Amino acid sequence: MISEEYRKIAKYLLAAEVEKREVIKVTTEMKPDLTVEEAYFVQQELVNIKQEEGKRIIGPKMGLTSQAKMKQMNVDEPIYGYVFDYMLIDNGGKLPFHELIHPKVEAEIAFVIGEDIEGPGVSGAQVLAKTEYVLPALEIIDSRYENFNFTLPDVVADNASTSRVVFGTTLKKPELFELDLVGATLSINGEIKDLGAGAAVLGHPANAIARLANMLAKKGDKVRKGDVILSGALTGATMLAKGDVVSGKFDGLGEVTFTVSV
Ligand code: OOG
Ligand code: MG
Repeated sequence: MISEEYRKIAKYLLAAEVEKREVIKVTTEMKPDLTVEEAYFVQQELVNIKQEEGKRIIGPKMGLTSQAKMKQMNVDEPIYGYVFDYMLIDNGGKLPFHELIHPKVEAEIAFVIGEDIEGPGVSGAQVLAKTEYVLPALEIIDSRYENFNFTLPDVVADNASTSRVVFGTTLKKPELFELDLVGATLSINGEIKDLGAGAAVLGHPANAIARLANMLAKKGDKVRKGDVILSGALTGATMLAKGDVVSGKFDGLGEVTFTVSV
């Protein structure tokens, strides 16, 4: 594939995001033989265009790191994407429904990185030693594809469905926790929709960040000091509707909430 082709696919996906409409997945018509490796080039192109527009990266993120998510999406490998500044919603704030296509929410543990972490060969223990803080988060994913129907290369090209993030307001030192044992519930309008524990994420959420560092090494990149990184959903994702009051509660880490407005 040549770089013009990557850019064409990136623009197809960006248009879907900006125009808030779902599109047919890339591998259906545009590029049936798109490989995962090529899909990361498309993603890089999409990231470059956003940066050219002045949007700033908050950090990379991991996705499809739990069995619940892999089964739900019918994809069997963790992936990464990027969270940008325009995607942030304050804890307790509003998510305007009209800005998105068909949003879903999922509960995650986020890491604030204190020192660069460069792969390959990074372990979860090394990640924890270089983590400044951990905090709870709710990620709002919004695949640009019809009915969230995609293959692994499709979702990689689409920046791993990344759309909005609500970070918790309290930062905690990671050494205060056994993050694999931290339980979390995801409630909508007071009803628990899903629940899980840190261990659901590759055995320990720090393993997801290690995996990320090792994946980034393949393109000569690394996890950077100052990055705020989502380690991937502990549970499946839940569909959102206008008026929903959403809450994620995490043992010892606190609560994250937002309301879906019109
Ligand atoms: C892909 C994004 C997955 C996670 O935390 O597992 C993700 C999707 O499910 O649409 O962000
Ligand atoms: Mg996620």
